[in-house]
Amino acid sequence: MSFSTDFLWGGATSAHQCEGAWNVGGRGPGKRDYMIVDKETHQRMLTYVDRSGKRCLMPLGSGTQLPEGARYEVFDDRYYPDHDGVDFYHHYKEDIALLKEMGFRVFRMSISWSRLFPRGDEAEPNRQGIAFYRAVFEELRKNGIEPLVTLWHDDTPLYLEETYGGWQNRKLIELYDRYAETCLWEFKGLVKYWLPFNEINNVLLFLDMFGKNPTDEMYRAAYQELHYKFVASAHTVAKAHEIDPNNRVGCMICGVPFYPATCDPKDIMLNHCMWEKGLLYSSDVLCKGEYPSFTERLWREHKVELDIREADVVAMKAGTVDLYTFSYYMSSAVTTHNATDIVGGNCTTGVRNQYLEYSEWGWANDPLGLRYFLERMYAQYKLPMMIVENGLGAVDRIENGEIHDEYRIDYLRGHIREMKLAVENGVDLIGYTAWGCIDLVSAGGEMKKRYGFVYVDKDDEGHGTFDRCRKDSFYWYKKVIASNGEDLD
Ligand code: P53
Repeated sequence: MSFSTDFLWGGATSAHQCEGAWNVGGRGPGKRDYMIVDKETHQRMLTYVDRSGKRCLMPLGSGTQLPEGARYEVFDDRYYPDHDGVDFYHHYKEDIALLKEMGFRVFRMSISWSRLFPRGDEAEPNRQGIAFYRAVFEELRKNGIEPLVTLWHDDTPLYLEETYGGWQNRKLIELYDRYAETCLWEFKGLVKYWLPFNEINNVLLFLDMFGKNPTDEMYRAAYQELHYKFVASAHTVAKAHEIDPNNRVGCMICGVPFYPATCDPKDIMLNHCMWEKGLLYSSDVLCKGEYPSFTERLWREHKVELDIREADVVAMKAGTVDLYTFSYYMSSAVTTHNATDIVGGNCTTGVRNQYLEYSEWGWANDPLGLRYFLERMYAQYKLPMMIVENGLGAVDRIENGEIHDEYRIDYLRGHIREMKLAVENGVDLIGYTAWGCIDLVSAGGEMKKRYGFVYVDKDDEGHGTFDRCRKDSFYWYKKVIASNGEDLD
C-alpha cells in the first residue's frame, strides 16, 4: 500500500499573498490592500482617513467596519506588503518553470475576485483579468501541471464590504454566484478542480480560538456569514457539475484537530464540542448538504437567529462537494481547568501540549495529528481527500546563496510519513499541496515567515529584487515527488 500512481503532488498559494500588481490590469482593491504591519505589536492594521481627513489605523479582523464618513486610504510613507506580494503577476512563467522542475503535478492558486470584478457587482467581467488567469492556466497545462483553483481566499472586493457590509448581506450570494459562474465558463477545460471558499470554518473556529470573550452578536454574525457562504458554495458545486461533468469541487476546511488536555470527562466533552462547532458543523453542511443534529443547540448557546430560506435548504442539499479538502498545520489542546501556559500566534491560541514542540510562531508541530484528522474525517464522510495546505513557517537564512532549511524538510517529512500510514489504513488520499511553495506574504503580513521551496528576495520593508532561489527543500521535494513519496530521506 502506498500513494496512488496518479497522486497529485504539488504546492499552494493565494492571489493576495503572491500576485502583487494590486492596481494593475484593471484590478479593484480589497481590504488587505490597506493593510500594514505595526512594527512594535506585529499587528495587522488597516489605514484610513476619518471624516475630518485625519490619518487613522484600526486592526484588521473580520467584521470591522469603518466609522461614519471615513474611507480607506493608502498612506505614501507606509509599506503595504500585499501591493506587490512576491510579484507572481509578472513572474508566473519563471515560477511555473521552477514548479515543473520539482515535478509538480498540481498547483493550487486563487483567483482574485476584484481582478475579474473590480467593484464586485459589475454585469461583465474585466477582460484583462480573465486574460491573465487564462495565460497562467495555459502555462500550467503546457507544463503538465493541473491547476487547483480557490475562488475566494479572504479577498472580498472592498466595494462590496463598504456598500453592502460584505458577507453579512444576502446580496453577496448573488454577486459571488456571478463571479463563480464566470470563472467556471471562462476556464472550462483548463481547470477541473475548484474550491469555492478557503478555510470556510475559520470565521467560527477563530472566534473560539482567539479566546477574547466573543459576544453573542459576534457569534450571530459568524453563523450568518457562514450560512450565506454555505449557500454560495452549494450553488457553485451545482453549477460546476452542470457546466462540465468533469469538474471536481472540494470543501476547504481549516483542519485543526482538538485534543483534551486531560482525561477529565469535562475536558473530553469540551473537546467534543470544539470538534462540533469548529470542524463538523461546516464539514457536515458542505459534505452532506444539511445542518448537523447539534445545530440548534449551537445556535441556542448564543441566542442566534438566522436568515435561512427554504430555497437555501434545497440548494445546500443539491450542492454537496466531491472531495474533502483541508489545510493542516497544527493541533490544539483545550481544557476546562485553569491553564496558565497558553501558546499560539496569529489567530490561534490553546493550552500548551507538553508532548509537542512549537514553531517560532507558536504553532504545534504534530505530524500524528494529520493522520488523526485524515482518518477521522475519512471515516465520517467517505470522500476522496486532499491536503491543500501544510508546511512550516520559519525564518530562512541565506549563506553563500544557499538556504539550508532542514527544519522545513523535517516538518514535511514527518507529515508525509503519517499521510502514508493513513493511506495504509484505508484513507482515499488523492493529493497534497504544500503551502507557500514559493515564499509569499504570510496571512499576518510578514515576509519573514516563509514556507517555500523557492526563496524570494523581499523583506518586511519591501526591499528586494524578487529574485527566486532554490532552497535545500526544493531538491528534497523533487526527490519525494520523483519517488512518489517513497524516498523521504
Ligand atoms: P500564516 C491560521 C491558522 C491556520 C491557517 O498562515 C491559517 C491561519 C491564518 O493565519 O490560514 C491559512 O501565513 C491560510 C493562508 C495562510 C496560511 O494558513 O499566518 O489559508 O492564507 O497564509 C499560513 O503563516
